[in-house]
Amino acid sequence: MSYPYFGRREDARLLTGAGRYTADWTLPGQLHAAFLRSDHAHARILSVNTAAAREAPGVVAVLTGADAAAVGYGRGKAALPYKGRDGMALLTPQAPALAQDRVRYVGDPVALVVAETPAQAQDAAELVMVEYEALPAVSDVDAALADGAPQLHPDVPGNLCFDYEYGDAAAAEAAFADAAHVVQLDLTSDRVVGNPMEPKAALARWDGDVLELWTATQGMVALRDSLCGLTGLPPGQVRVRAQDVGGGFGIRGPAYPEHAALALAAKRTGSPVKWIATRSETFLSDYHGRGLRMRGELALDAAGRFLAIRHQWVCDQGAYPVATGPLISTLNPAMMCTGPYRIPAVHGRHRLALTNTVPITAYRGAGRPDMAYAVERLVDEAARQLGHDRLALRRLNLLPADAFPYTLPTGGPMAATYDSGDYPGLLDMAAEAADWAGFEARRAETAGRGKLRGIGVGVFVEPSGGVVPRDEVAITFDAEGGVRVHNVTHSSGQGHETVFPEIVAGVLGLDPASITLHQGDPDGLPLFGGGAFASRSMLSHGAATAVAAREVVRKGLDLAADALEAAAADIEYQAGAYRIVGTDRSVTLVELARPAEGQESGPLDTTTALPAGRAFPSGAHVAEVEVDPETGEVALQRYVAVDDCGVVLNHTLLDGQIMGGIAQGLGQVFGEQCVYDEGGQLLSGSFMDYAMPHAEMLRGITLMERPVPSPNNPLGVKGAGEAGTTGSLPAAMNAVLDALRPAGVRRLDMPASAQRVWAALRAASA
Ligand code: SMO
Repeated sequence: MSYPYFGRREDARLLTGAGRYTADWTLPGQLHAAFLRSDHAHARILSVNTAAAREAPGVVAVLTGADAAAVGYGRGKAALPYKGRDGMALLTPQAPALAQDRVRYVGDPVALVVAETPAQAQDAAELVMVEYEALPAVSDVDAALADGAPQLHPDVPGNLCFDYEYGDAAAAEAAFADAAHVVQLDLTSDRVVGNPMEPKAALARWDGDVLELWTATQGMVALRDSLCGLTGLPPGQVRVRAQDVGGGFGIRGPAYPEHAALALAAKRTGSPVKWIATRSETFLSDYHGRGLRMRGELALDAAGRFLAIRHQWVCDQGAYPVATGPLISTLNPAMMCTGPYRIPAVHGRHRLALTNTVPITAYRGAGRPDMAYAVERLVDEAARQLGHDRLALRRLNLLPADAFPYTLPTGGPMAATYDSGDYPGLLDMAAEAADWAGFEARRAETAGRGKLRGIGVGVFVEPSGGVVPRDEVAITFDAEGGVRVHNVTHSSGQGHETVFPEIVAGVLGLDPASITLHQGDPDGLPLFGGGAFASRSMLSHGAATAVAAREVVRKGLDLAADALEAAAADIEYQAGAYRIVGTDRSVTLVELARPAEGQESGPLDTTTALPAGRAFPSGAHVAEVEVDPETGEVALQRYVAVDDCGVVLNHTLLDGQIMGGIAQGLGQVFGEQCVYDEGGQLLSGSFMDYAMPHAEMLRGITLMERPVPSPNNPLGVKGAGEAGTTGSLPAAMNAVLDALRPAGVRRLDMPASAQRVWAALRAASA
């Protein structure tokens, strides 16, 4: 049996409409839910009158904050395994899963209506009468931290929920004092909406005292444990079910208050309850990403060597610190705070502020694109101010290929150690492939047409992996000769069905077609592990899978020796069979592994756990853009991404990951921006006001690999899920600024939309 196509194994199913997403699950007797959401950014709830809604046609139940509070279903607690400045612990204010006394952002769920049809639930939700007393709201992070700002939570003084510090302030100060040159930049990485194709959706039912939840997930154990945090249920009483997931990007990792409310509704009604968010609800209730104000400073000596770097960030957390929001605002960027450079001194301080907006969590890159952006904008700015060639300044400061393992000067037990890489090699390859040397000629040609042209580079290294202590996988054999690989990381489009069987096939010497992936099966083996985030599936679950497969071969040798009546030392394993060396006497693995008649499991079934891996993917991305000064429109002309994601398991899947990451990065660079007005109303609440990247934006992209294996895991992989996003923010914005600088533009924040670029050009020429 072999594949009739060269793409991904899941594509035939997904492209012919045979995928099964949350909305596709239907249970007998299921009811439908609709949420009433706050239209105030900040208000006291004086009363909630559900009488009219309860009388509406088809309505079965109406739940409010009082119901959620009565059973203790809440928002869940974000947690951090470390303290902040002066020993500060993360402050995690709590509230019921449905708002009770106060609403704190537009979109905050206030009531849940359950009815026989979705339309009836929606109609009745509009009959729930909420009396609000509006409170002053704050939607801007700097305003939230200012004296006299409206206070969101009584137990979070000054709206500062965490104050994080890393590095050595005194050492950095001394280096800055001695420096020949200092550059400083104030930058933003504005709030964006994850917008997976599949909106948030769930179907909840109770099987006795066990909650079953069908929903989009990046890993069922991760989501289950998160939901336990919201509901207080023990893990044994929650089963998360999913097959296909239409995009994750970080925001499908955690459980949401809606999940808890639906669980309560299913309990109250005794029926399965289903809910599918509208796209508007995606904007108003999926946790958002980014939301950063960043001040960066770089100190250089007279020759251009980097002496020290400082970062001061203010990180918006929205109305509640949730899920991995606090982690990705602190440790993730700190683990790459010197970029790919040798910088002896570093100091950073990140203040996490609460605002009357949707909470923030991990979104593709999760703090990494922002730090790469901060470092690489600083390096370009230094080159411009000091008159250095941008590539030469980088080559002078990049860590050399023999620098590894390299521990960052951040100090403490959390200091990152870069595993391996060749950053100068990445830069050289990208510059060559992008014909950096020929750029000035292209710029001149463009100028002849009245346009502006710019080229930019982003060299980056980022942390991947980690998150949970260990990841467990299993390989089992069925009576028909099929091989199954089991794990709890969940594909949201990455191609796990293709690559996990390939890993097993590679070790066992079998046709991948005989191997199938069973991901996140709550009825199957009780496996532990993290999900598909932090670019971690291959370096954690993938590596564990390879180890498990090797273990299968090793265990099979004893069975083969018995079956062949030979010494194990005389037997070799090749292409799925054990053979006595030099003879034609052999037995296949599948024969040995088959469960005996009447047995559930086979003698070679194997479960293996590995400590969660950590690695440091790196890359050099070059972007070239053309700007029309008449309209401000920016068009990507070429884009070269050279990536070191470690050993490449499947080139098609790697390309898909990098390309998708670049698309999301360029989306933020050129258009995506989540805008709140001062009072906390979301102005960009639909695709009419929120510019998603489109195919036209992605022309001329070249993807190249330059792998250096990671010594940190048995496969040598580093992770690829976020590299495209991390590289594209600095590369593309440096290109835009390179195009605009000759016209006098010094400062420009993402998104480099036509309107902003046009305004910046106007302001510069005024
Ligand atoms: S943004 Mo990711 O799922 O670490």
